[in-house]
Amino acid sequence: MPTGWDTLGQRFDPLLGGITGAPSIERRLRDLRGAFADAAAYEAALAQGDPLIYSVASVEAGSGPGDLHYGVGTLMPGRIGAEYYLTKGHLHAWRPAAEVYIGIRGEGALLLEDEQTGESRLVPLGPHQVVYVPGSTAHRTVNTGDEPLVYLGIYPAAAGHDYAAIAERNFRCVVIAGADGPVLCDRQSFVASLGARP
Ligand code: S6P
Ligand code: ZN
Repeated sequence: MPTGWDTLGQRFDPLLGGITGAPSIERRLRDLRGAFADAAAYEAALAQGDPLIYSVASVEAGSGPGDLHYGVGTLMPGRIGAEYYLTKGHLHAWRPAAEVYIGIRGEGALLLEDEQTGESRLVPLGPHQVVYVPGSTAHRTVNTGDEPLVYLGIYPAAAGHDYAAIAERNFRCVVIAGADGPVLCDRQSFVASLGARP
């Protein structure tokens, strides 16, 4: 009998996220130190409290070479300075592992960055949208709307998570709220513009 035979069908909540009976991790604001570009805005927000930023419920039914894992993420709406609430972001420890994201509720996007070239893309993620994350591509989810962003991610069981590279150098780009919606900006230029603010 294959592993995971008792978890072939799972029920998830399309409004609040979560998968019935599946373990879930939570990331609060304090867990995201260093992720946001505006350090002063981050410290000011943390002084006000430590809100839940996102949670991920995961099903890891099998761990053989052909197996898949999946998770339902719920990313809350909000901003730190001009930057939207975001996930830590990672590369897969096994670099060739790709992933498919399916938007379920809310309005958001995936920030993708090619590990070799640094080329970055912002790809919309919401209901009726599917995003393919190629291997060797750092990925971070952002909530650009005003309700929770709920999404499903499906990836090889062997993918693993490498957070170290992102923790060390972060993404090259930031996603900020512009007058007409989300804007992808170069991180260094954005941080420089903060230094110049009155
Ligand atoms: C796993 C997949 C997602 C993320 C989730 C949280 O490969 O990409 O389930 O784990 O979006 O993001 P992060 O960067 O904290 O793992
Ligand atoms: Zn991933």
